[in-house]
Amino acid sequence: MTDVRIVEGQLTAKDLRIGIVAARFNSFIVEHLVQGAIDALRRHGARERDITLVRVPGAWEMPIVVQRMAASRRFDAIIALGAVIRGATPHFDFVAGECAKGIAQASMSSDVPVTFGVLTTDTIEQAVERAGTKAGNKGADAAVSAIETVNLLRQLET
Ligand code: INI
Repeated sequence: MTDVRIVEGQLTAKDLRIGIVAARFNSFIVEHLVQGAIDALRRHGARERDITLVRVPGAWEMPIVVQRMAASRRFDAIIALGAVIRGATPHFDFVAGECAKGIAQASMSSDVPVTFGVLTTDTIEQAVERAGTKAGNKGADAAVSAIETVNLLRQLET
């Protein structure tokens, strides 16, 4: 193992320009993801003025907005935050599926890392658990993943 060249991203957000896209739908959950993400970015060295928060109506609208932001080249990474809850959503599979697929496409076609902090749960209780209670805060996790991935991609260029 000692001769293996290990490439990994550091967890420093200093000078990173980060976009956050947050759904208004299920805002009582999503706001906790937003706060978790901003808190994690700040604790890893990001400046508040380098963080841009963009609000969209719901998970369905995320891909087009993420794509536009990525194409602007103004962001080193984008964090997508939302909550799609099956119990309350007959069309759960369409909304969650298209959101995930569209965000992945936007990331791949723009070459800008976009992390997925969109909760897809069966119940409101499961969403609450992932928004800052017993299962942590998936907004914070998505923020840390964004930081790591930007720095990893930079490492791969060297
Ligand atoms: N949007 C969400 O982000 N989460 C949901 O659970 C949800 N439900 O339940 O339908 C939801 N719907 C709205 C959708 O994302 C669009 O905003 C709407 O259909 C208008 O295009």
